[in-house]
Amino acid sequence: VAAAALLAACGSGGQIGDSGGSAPTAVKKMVLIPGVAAEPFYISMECGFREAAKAAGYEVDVQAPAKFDAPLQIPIVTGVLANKPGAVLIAPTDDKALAGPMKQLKDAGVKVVEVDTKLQDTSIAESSISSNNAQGGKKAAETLARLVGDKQGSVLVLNTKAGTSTTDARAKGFEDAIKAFPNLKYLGQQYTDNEPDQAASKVTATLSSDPDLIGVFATNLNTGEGAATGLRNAGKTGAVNLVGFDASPKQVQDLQAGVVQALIAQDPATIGKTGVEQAVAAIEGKEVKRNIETDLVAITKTDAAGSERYFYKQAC
Ligand code: T6T
Repeated sequence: VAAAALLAACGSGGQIGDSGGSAPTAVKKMVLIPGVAAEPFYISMECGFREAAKAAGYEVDVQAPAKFDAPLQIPIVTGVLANKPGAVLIAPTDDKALAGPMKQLKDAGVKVVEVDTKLQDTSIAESSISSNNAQGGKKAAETLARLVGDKQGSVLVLNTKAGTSTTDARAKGFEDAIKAFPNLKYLGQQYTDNEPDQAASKVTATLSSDPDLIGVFATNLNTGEGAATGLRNAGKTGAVNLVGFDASPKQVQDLQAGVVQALIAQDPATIGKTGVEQAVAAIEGKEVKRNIETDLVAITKTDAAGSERYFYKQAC
């Protein structure tokens, strides 16, 4: 309690002195708030975060909501504020709803770094680290078009939740790029609330309403895993080309099994590591880079061997 009170009283930087009168001990703290708990993308990000924070001499805490849901994430942000760490790395689950709580952190002197998703308001975070998601959507469209070749048919985008900066950018990148392929009729996007079951049932419903469905772009891990289930349930694996985003162990397994034809994989561990580097620079008053992009790669079954470094982890 005494340490927490001292920490709360000591202003920015997260450094506190020892109250015992002996030599002062520096406590440097950093918190990661992922978009959702126990999910391979954020687990891999956490691994990069932990390794880099340890190397920089920071104590870490990771607090994630049970679902990718702003009302569940907001109390975590306000709770973290009470302990006043030097920095908070956060993947905001909504590009507007998290602005108020994140501004409270900034106003209290906590350095805020966005990892993966970001707010529309660019005045709060010191730095934002993410994949180029619009380019990822474009890569998905071009990969899907290449897989389909000259065949004619309809294509569907399965998105997560409106207001998620990353997946919205992926859907937009896909929509813009698919126009270059007149043999493919774009059916538009459907939201799934980031629930695999909804993604599965939307795929089977679309197969009934549009039997010429030839391709699906699933904008993230849960929609991709759910879409694969939908195609399995309908007996359409392989007949419909499924391009997913992310590379969870299950998605990679589905790629090897021919249920998924391509994955656009990110580099979440590097997002976590780079987030720490920027946070430390901000705390130390050094130069901070406002926007940083990390790698994206399209992986198909034939080039999966050699791309292992992009496969996400279940544990560090
Ligand atoms: O695709 C990632 C992440 O980039 C996105 O912002 C939310 O979904 C994931 O975490 C995967 O589930």
